[in-house]
Amino acid sequence: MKIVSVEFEVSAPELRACPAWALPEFAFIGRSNVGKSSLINLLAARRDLAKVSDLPGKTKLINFFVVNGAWSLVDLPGYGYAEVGRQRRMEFNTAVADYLAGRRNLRGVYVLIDSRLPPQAIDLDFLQWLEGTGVPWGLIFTKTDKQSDAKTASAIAQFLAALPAGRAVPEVLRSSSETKRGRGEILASIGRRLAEAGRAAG
Ligand SMILES: Nc1nc2c(ncn2[C@@H]2O[C@H](COP(=O)(O)OP(=O)(O)OP(=O)(O)O)[C@@H](O)[C@H]2O)c(=O)[nH]1
Ligand SMILES: [Mg+2]
Repeated sequence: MKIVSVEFEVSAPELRACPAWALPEFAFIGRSNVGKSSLINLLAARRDLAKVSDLPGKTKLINFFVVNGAWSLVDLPGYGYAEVGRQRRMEFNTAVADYLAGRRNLRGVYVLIDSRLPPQAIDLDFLQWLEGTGVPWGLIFTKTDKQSDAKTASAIAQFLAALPAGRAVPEVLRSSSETKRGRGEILASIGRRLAEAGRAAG
C-alpha cells in the first residue's frame, strides 16, 4: 500500500473524546517502551510524527493519524508501567481498555512484543483480555535489529507456544524502526484488513 499523506488529527484522553468520524482504524498497543510510537513513524515514513522516548510512559493519550484521508493509525499509551510517586507498578490504562473494547470503527489491533524477551505474563494476560473484545488482532515482534534472526525466530516460537492451546495461530510480523524492517509487510497487512472490511460492508 502506498502512503500519500499522513496527518496528525487529534489526541484524546478517553473513548468519549475520540473523533466521531467513521474511518477504519488500526491501533498499536503493547508494553511501555516496546516501540509503538517508533513503529507509527516507520509506517508513516516520518521521523517525529509520534513522540518517542527512551523513558517508558511517553505516550499518555490516544493519538489519531489519518492516512491518505481514508483510514487511521492510532498510537496508544503502553501498559505495564506507571509512575506513582517514586514507585513503579503494573497498570493497564482504563482509557485504553475502553477504547479497545468500545471503538466501533476499530478494524485491527497490532500487539507489539519485544523480540528480545521470553514470553511475559503481562502480554499473555493482555492478549487473553483482548480476545474477549472480539477485535481482530495480530502480533508484531519489535526491535529485531538488536539480535540475530535466529534469536528472534526462537523468541517468536516460545511466545506462540505460551499462548493458550487450541487457538488459531495469530498473524505474526517483525519490525525494526532502525533498519525499517517490517514496514511493507505491516502496511500490506493493513491493506488486507481494509479490503476485508470493505467486502464485509459491501
Ligand atoms: N534498536 C531499536 N530501538 C527501538 C526500536 N523501536 C523503538 N526503539 C527505541 O525504544 C524506545 C521506546 O520507543 P517508543 O516508540 O517511544 O516506545 P512506545 O512503545 O511508544 O513507548 P510508550 O509511549 O512509553 O508506551 C526509544 O528509545 C526508541 O528509540 C527498534 O525497532 N529498534
Ligand atoms: Mg509511545
